[in-house]
Amino acid sequence: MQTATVDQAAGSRALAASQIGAAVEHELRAAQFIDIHTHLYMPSLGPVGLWGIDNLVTYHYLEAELFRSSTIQPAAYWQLSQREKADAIWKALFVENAPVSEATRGVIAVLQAFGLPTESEDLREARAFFAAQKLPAHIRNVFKLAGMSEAVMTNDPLDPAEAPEWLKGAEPDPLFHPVLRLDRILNKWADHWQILAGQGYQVDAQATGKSTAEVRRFLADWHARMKPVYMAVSLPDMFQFPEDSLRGRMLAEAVLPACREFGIPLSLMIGVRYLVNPALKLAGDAVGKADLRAVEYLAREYPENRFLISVLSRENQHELCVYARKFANLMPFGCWWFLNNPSIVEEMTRERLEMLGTSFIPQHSDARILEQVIYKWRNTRRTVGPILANAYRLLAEDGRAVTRADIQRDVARLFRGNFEKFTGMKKQ
Ligand code: HDL
Ligand code: ZN
Repeated sequence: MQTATVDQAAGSRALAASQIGAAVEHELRAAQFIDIHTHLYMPSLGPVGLWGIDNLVTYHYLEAELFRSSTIQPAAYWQLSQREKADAIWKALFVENAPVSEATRGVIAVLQAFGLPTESEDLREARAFFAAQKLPAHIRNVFKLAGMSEAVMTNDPLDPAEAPEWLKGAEPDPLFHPVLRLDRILNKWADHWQILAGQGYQVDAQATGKSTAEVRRFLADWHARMKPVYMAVSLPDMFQFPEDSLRGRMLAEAVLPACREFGIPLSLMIGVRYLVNPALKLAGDAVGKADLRAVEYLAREYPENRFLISVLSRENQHELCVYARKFANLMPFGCWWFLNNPSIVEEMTRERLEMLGTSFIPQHSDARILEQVIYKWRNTRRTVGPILANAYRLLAEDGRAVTRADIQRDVARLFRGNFEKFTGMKKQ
């Protein structure tokens, strides 16, 4: 028999309840995921991309944990070199204490993946290993270890380090998809409108007159340059829409029409309380429960727009599932930031499966450092596998045979197809 025929026969055979767990594990491991939100960068954008052990160990999640397990104060920490910071974190969180938090254990998983020692007193051997890596080959190896085919980036047209690389004409990269990030326009207009004015866009501090039309022209110019798969913004827990505010007008008059014109979704990541502890810098943000009636209004009043939605508060998750049942132009995605812990990923994924079937996007890595995708996707497969298997076992118990082909199709939809169709990367 042809291999394909054997596969088809095997794929279409009903699985015994005892086979379902292993089948789900296999299909999750075999599938190549799209990582739909990261802070990774294609190498053609120059040195903005972070990778290697010192960046891994000084991840802002670990900096927050350092100050709870060391006497060092933030002001003194920020004076250190990056190596000294990494040494301080390694000593406090990995040597003097067991690295049992999600973020610390993740570094251990990365070291293990490269066959590096995980119990050293220092980072000498790891530093030598990463220093010997050549980035393009290292990226391909890391993506292979993570079981992902592509990473979706976060690209900021007003970032002084990144924007010049785009203006020079950064070469597109099939492993990376651009995203047009809007935080500096929508949340920090006062600090950035003069940059647009300096580039010839007729905007002013209060965004009066032609300002929103000119922002729309700015978005069109960067859409042509970046070819983003979606536009994105992070929003505070107090976000309201509609709102008679500069952000409200920018969204209604520039961003939403631009997304419709270009046929791409808008990603709203809602629920951040920015810099509750400014001394911690990037690690200083916290979480707040949002009023999701803003999402309800957007989905209902802008039916031609599509919205990728991730909310930061655990308390908002169930109502987001309910809204997703009401509006097919909402796509819940990921277990974002403080939610990306197995105890909460399990709860969120179960309620999403129970209420949305396979019509949502379970996870993104939010990786800031390249090698983090190795542990973030290992943890997702480890947590989501048993949940999917349980759903199939219940289905079999209630009278519908489950096949390997079912599982393969559903895993592909959850971790690739929903995103490809929602963004138009793949036609419906
Ligand atoms: O705004 C965002 O995209 C967030 O993901 C922030 O980057 C946050 O600091 C983060 O890294 N979360 O994982
Ligand atoms: Zn992010």
